[in-house]
Amino acid sequence: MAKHITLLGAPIQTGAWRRGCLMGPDALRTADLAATLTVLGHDVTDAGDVSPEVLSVPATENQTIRDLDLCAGWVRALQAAAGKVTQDTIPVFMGGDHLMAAGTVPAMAARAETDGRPLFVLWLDAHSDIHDFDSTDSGNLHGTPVAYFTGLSDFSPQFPVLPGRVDPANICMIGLRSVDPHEKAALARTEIQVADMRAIDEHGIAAPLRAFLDRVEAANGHLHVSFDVDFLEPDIAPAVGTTVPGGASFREAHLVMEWLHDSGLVTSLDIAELNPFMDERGKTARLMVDFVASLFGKSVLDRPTRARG
Ligand code: Z70
Ligand code: MN
Ligand code: MN
Ligand code: MN
Repeated sequence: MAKHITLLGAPIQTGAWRRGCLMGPDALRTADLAATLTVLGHDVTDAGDVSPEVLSVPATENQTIRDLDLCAGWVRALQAAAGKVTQDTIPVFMGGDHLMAAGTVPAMAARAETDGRPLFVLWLDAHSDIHDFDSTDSGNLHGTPVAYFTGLSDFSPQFPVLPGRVDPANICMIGLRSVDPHEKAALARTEIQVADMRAIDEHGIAAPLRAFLDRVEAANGHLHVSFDVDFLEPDIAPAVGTTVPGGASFREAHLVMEWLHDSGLVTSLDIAELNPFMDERGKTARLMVDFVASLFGKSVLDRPTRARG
């Protein structure tokens, strides 16, 4: 079924330690993301890149935090830009480091609320990104968006008041394999569903995904997918700041994308942490385009879908 897809660039890199994510949107464009989705029959618009607001926010107690003003300016600008996306459009937010989700996800939660529906978030990542201003040891704010958009920690007054909040019970994280002690404790206190790599090895990647998609469908929810490139095994996706071995395979990730397509539930997508400076002849950017194509209907054989109208 043809969709209206809007590509929106979020070239933020100040949330990460290593520079280069600002080239993410252009690498995805160079790898022909728009044309690939058009060939699949969709109506695709590239709305260009968002620019950060110029802000000066109060310092946090934790002095290790990197580039707080610029990070806050990005969060505000991305919330404003994503907040303009209409209900009939599936936005593909092209990052940018994962702090982008502090902008995109609250806006998608607000959009779902306007539609009278809850927002669910599928978080595909090696990391849980559930630090806050106090707990982060690295000072890299790409490790914090989940604590922000759930309201689990207070990010005021540096980050905006949330336009929409995500219930932790509506989040499923798949692929975790690098979780700091504070994050482990925070996850244990929430209803976030977590399938770490051990769970995937024990039960396969399809089991937690099926259970989650069934819940989204039963609740008539919107579904936002936040895909951090480091979800993947670094051998197939080297274009990330920090490689974490033992990630999702080519086949596991394709299956996730195909199931997401067949569910008909996905209403928005982040592509996060693509660092083209670390890539090998564009292979990670091209792989990500292939995954997005699978999410939007590329398949080997036709199968009946569970898509709703
Ligand atoms: C660690 C921190 C992180 C990447 C997220 C890692 C955070 N928990 N790193 N994504 N690539 O620094 O807070
Ligand atoms: Mn992440
Ligand atoms: Mn990560
Ligand atoms: Mn810590």
